Amino acid sequence: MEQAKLFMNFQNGLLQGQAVQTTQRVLKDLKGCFSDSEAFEESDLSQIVYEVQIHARETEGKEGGLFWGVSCVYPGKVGNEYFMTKGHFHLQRDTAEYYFGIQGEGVLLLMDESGKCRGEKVKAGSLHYIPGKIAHRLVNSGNGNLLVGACWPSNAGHDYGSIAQNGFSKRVFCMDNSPKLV
Ligand code: S6P
Ligand code: ZN
Repeated sequence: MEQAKLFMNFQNGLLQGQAVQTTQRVLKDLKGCFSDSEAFEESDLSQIVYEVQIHARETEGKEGGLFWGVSCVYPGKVGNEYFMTKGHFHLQRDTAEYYFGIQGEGVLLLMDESGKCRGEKVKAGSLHYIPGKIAHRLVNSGNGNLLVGACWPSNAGHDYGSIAQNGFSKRVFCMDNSPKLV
């Protein structure tokens, strides 16, 4: 019998094994995402906002395969707005995705193509089904790291352009020390 070749530590979200790739997004990569552009320009644009580990066993675009990933959004704010991911629709619009909370506290913003947006609270053990045609963005509304696992079809792809153009119609701000969806 062979040993397992891929491991996920469900305490700290670390993926280990072949074909695990890690990408980082720094604040500069999120230009235009935050509402307070003055606070943005005054921030350290080289700081890491989030990291994504992906078990990329398939080539992006391949039909019938899956990707598995873990995103870690660090705690922080630009003005009163919490750190978040860029967010995207899938390029193949009608492909779905699962997210699950591993650690920390956050909000999953979900927006349809008409711009109707809602937020689901994310915490350790929460499971989120994101149907096709729904844009998704993670917001870290806690004081520690927000770790979220995900599984999605390898032909889904990412459409960041629509979000760069129109954004999400709701944002999560820190008001009186707690997260508010505005
Ligand atoms: C991929 C999945 C996640 C995100 C990650 C980073 O479909 O939704 O792995 O890629 O959370 O977010 P973004 O918006 O920068 O790709
Ligand atoms: Zn996705």
